[in-house]
This record gives sequence, structure tokens and C-alpha cells, in this order.
Amino acid sequence: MSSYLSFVRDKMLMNKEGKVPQIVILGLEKSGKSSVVNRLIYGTVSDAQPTQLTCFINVAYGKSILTIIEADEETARESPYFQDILGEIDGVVFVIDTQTIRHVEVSFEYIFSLLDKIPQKTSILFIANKTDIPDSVPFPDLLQDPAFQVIMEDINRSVSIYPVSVRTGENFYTAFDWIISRMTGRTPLREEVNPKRVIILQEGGVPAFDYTFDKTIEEHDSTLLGGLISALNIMASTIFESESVMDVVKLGEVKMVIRKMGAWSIVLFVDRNDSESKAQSLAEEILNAFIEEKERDPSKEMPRQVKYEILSKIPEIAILLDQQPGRED
Ligand SMILES: Nc1nc2c(ncn2[C@@H]2O[C@H](COP(=O)(O)OP(=O)(O)O)[C@@H](O)[C@H]2O)c(=O)[nH]1
Ligand SMILES: [Mg+2]
Repeated sequence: MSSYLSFVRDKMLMNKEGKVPQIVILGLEKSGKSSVVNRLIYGTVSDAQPTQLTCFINVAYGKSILTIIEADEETARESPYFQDILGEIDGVVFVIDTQTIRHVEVSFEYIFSLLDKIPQKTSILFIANKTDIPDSVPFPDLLQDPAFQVIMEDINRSVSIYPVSVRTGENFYTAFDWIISRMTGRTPLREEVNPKRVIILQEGGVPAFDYTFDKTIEEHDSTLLGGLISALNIMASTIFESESVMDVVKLGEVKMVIRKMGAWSIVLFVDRNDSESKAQSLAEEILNAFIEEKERDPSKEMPRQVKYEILSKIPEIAILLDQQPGRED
């Protein structure tokens, strides 16, 4: 462990000169640290991910690179190398498991045991994770916890907390955008995705949902459809091998992100340079919202208004739809 960590440290110092923002992910076992790392790398989280105690990795975030260091409890508390890392890091992400009140209490104890080791200048993001669990601790309760208020009221430190589900992706990027803008002193690092069109296909490639966000896209329809076919070819070759098909096809100014869930596939068209992992998680959210609606009422017609309502369930898409008055005709 120690030679590995000294390698980590050397590499970090090198990166520091290159000004790559570095984030340490802390939290109790099973709070969701590796899931955070997975979502940053792949834009999605799988249950089958390998359990790794400590990991050090560079990931693309929008147009930037981040260095992510996941540390288990023992490393975080005891490794002298890791204490040095903590002293030099740009940002800390604490993952709090909000599954039960007991989980939250233990998380707070853990946070307090490490707080002194994190310099005042280092921004801290708290992720109240697992908000998708129905009886998880409500976010307002967490905020009102006296222990937590002590941390939040520390005026000398830049701290924030967001309710997040790393599993579904809800609020994930909003939370990360916060810490990254704090670390770099810049706000526009935000992960950018400009959805242009979304098509959901039934098994066999029959379109069940088609929504165009951007009128200009229609001019390129033939190109897009040609690309769609090649995308379908890729899907066809992978469809029978894996449940979670994931692929990206670049085509002129656009890029198509393809996800598959059960019998459904989604193709999301975004700008060529948009963040791939973000586009993938957005596609996943749209498909989830669509499937949810289908399961509720399989025979439901899908005029544009219904599609609009489904898409509006995704906060980021809702913002986009708001910015396009008159498009919801
Ligand atoms: N329901 C739910 N489960 C989650 C969430 N994030 C992580 N998990 C699950 O919690 C368990 C532990 O996650 P993992 O990322 O390995 O935690 P780590 O030990 O902190 O690295 C896994 O079974 C995850 O699938 C979430 O947002 N919601
Ligand atoms: Mg882990």
C-alpha cells in the first residue's frame, strides 16, 4: 500500500504543476464513493462494479481533466502519505449515506474525525447520497442536524451540500459543478450538453418517441438518419452480448449517444464536442422517464405535449425547454 501511495503522491505533485484540479472522495464503506468514480468515468453506475479500496484516476469532466482519488477509511485515517495528499488537495467530496439516520450519524462522526486534517482553504462538497431510497433521511432533517450546522457555519471554509442519487444521477453534476467551480475559481467548467433530438426505439428499431429540440436539426435529417442506421448496426452487433449497450457515433457536427434498457433503445443527438459521459447519463434519465410512463399506461398516446411532459421530468431538460418558448406547440 505505501509504495502505491507514494506513487500516487509523486504523480499528484506532477499534476499540481499542470494545474489539474484534484479531488479526494471520502466516505464510509458502501456510502457510494466508487459509484461516484464510476459515474465520473462512464456517466453511469452499475451494480457489478468492482470494489476497490483506494483508487487514483484522471477523468474528463466537460472540457477539463480532473484527478480523482478515492480513499477508504483506513487509508484516510492512517496512511501518512495520504495525510500529505489531504494537505495539498484542491477539493474534498464527502459522501454521506442517507439510507438511515444511523448511517448519517456515523457519517458525521467520520467527517469530524477528518475535518482537522483538511486545510481551511480546501473546498468541501458534501453529497447526501441515495436520495432515491424511499425512506432515506430527508434532506431538510440532515441540514438541521446540529453537528452538521457547525460545519456549514464555518465562515472560513467553502462548503456546500447537495441531495444526490449517484445511482440515478439526480443532482450529481450540479453538485460536482459546484466544487469544480470553487477549486478552479471559474464557473463555466460546467458540463455542457446540448440535446438536439431524441429518438426512442422499440425492439426491432421501430421509433416510439421522437422529439426535436432544435429546429435547425431538421435540415440535416437525411444525414442524421443515415447515421442513425449505422448506429443501429452497432447496436445490432452488440445487442445480444450485453444488456447495457453503450456507444457513441460522431457524425459531422453532431454526436449520437446510444443506450439500451430492456427492450428499449435511446438515441440522443448532441453537439459533437459535448461531454460524452454527461450525454450518456442524460440519455439514461430520459429513457427511464419514458419507460416509467409506458409502464404506467402502455397504451398511452404520445403527442408532442405528452413527450414534453416526460422530458420536463429531467431538471436539466426542463431548463432547456423553458428557454425555448413556443417549441411546445
Ligand atoms: N440506492 C442507491 N444505492 C447506491 C447509491 N450509490 C451507491 N449505491 C449502492 O451502495 C453500494 C456501495 O456503493 P460503492 O460505490 O461501492 O460504495 P463505496 O464503498 O463507498 O465505494 C452499492 O451497492 C451501490 O450500488 C445511490 O445513490 N442509491
Ligand atoms: Mg469503493
